[in-house]
Amino acid sequence: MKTLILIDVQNDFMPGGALAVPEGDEIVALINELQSEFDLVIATQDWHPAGHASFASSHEAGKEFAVIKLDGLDQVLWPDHCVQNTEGAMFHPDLKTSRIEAIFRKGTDPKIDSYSGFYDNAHLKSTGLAGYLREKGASELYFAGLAADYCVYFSIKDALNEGFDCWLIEDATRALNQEEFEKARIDILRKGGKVIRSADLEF
Ligand code: VGL
Ligand code: ZN
Repeated sequence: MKTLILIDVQNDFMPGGALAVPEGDEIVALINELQSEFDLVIATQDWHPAGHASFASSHEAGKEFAVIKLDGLDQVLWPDHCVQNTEGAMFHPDLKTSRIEAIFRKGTDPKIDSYSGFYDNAHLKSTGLAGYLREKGASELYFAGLAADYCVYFSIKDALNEGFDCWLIEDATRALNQEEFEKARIDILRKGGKVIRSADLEF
């Protein structure tokens, strides 16, 4: 069953948002068009409590985009973003949501970041997404959304580990950092994922 997974299509990742991904808004119309091609559409939402440990503002003298060690893991210190129930955490207003059957929220634990829609960054806690997809019979996962070099990449890595067949729809994502994305792209391919363009989708 072909499943479209929409990662973090939220206001704070759009131009003008708290953690803006360049051209992030340019994927919304395409994502809307693509949805009708899939048997199942689900979405993730970055959903942090105020004062989340990934926020620079939560650390004394913490500089935005600096990398620190947090419980032994590398942690980028982000601007405050996707705080639960704020406008920045809402989906882009143009995103079609009528076909989204389930929304998996992540980053809710105040102490640990969670890029992937499947697990937190230390792989301590699952969101239940893998089990949900298995119960639904979803074996072929197509990924779109933001940001290509963080939450999309980490979600695909976990999905591949869980044994799902994965495709990244390259023109339906944008990266925070293009060089980071180039590395992520190579890693996805090396791990057996596929990278395609929406025009090459054959259903
Ligand atoms: C994301 C950084 C921090 C993402 C979320 O959605 O890619 N990136 N939180
Ligand atoms: Zn976040």
